[in-house]
Amino acid sequence: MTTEAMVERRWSAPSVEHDRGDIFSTTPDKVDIDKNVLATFFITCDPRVTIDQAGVIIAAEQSVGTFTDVSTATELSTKTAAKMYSYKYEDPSGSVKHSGWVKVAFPTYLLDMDNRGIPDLFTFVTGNWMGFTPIPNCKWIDFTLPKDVLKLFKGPKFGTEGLRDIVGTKKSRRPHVGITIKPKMGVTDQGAAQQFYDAAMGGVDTFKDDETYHNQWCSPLLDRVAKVYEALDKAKSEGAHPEGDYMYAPEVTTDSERTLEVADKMIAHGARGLMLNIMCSWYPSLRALAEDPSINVPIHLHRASHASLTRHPRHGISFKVIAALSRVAGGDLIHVGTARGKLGDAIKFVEIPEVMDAIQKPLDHIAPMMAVSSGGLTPQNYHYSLDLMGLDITLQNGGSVHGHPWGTKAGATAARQACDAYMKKIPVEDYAKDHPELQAALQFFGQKYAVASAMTAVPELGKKESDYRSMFKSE
Ligand code: CAP
Ligand code: MG
Repeated sequence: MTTEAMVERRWSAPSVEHDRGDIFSTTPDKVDIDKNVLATFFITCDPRVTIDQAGVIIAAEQSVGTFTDVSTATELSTKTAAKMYSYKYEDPSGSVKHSGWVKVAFPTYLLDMDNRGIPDLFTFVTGNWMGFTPIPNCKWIDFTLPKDVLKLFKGPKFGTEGLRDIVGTKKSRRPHVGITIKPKMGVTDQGAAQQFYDAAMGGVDTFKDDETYHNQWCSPLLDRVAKVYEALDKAKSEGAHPEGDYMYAPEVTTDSERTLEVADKMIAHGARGLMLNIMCSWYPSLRALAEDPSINVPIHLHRASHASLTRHPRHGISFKVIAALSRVAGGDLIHVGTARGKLGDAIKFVEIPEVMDAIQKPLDHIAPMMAVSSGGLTPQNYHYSLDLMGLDITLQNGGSVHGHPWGTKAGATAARQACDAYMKKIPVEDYAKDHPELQAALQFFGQKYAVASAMTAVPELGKKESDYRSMFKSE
């Protein structure tokens, strides 16, 4: 006889026990999408637990439930219960029931996003359950915010169109060419200004610090901002970039309480952009910047360290979720990966189109973001990323421009020439025949990060996306 059976409860209260499917699950037709935040998870449970049971536990634990009924439960608590409303086994035959996708609806009156913003959403949606013993692997892969919640956010101040306004590509719709300081360390502020002057004279559109480069002894941040903009304005006065203005985004990532103060100082020193590492600063810092009237420049979001959270196909948080929330929180540009380059896994052929959709699809009053493709990009492999992502991207270069055999200016020219080749639908090898800088770049970098290989997670040509869909976990 169990102890519980031996001890009669001397109270009656509505049940909140986390395996009560009658309370914590429902059917899709009963979910009011205007009154719920909808979240999708990919879970792998202990084989003794089926995903529908796990889905009920997630909904319970993340709303009002716990492992036992409690005498303190109220009618209101059961009314605010989150509910699992759909599940699908990974194994199409359905014989394996402990891994697959579950969808949970979180009633908006359960949440407190108008006071706590995105941290509130994370606390509810990812919460404690991702450490739940019977669910060893779990990944938050998608979500939908109802209009009432979206209204709480302003989104990007600039986004794709604002960036095109600045750079002067509203008419041409060509991709932007961006440059990063290299190497990441040991470059003085004057050295950074010189790199960017050369790149500007070569035709580059946008500039940014490298993610580890902030206020080091050899390159004081505010001096660097002033010197770089002096160099860019000099290039402009010498006829470079006639189509539009320049944006250099110095690194503003710092402790959250100092972010706005540092940003204001950088703008006072001439900064016409800011770079924030969303993974290290997180959403409260981004929103503070994006929603502050004094911050009237685009915010470029880097994502260094994202792979620690996003890379495992069965556990963590998908980068699609991170990017989609960065859009509502007000980021103007965000790194999304490359079709061919030095980073990422073959799963990117499924993930990147999903991320692009999340940051550029119509979304009420929330402007689309500019995507940044970066990491081992060379003029030889641009077209793979442009084919996969479209033209509203910035091709962000480091090594391939500063590593050009003729130096930074020629590297920048080769980068622009490769873009022109793409816009004119001329194979880059053909276009290079009468564009010497491009020719030199193609000969120098050859097929580095441009061919199918294990080293670069580039898939065998001829494999269809559906092949990867079945290989990789996308619902
Ligand atoms: C690229 C880069 C970027 C990464 C970020 C680097 O340099 O500057 O930070 O691309 O990765 O430091 O590696 P190269 P992601 O052009 O020289 O490779 O865009 O995936 O977030
Ligand atoms: Mg970098």
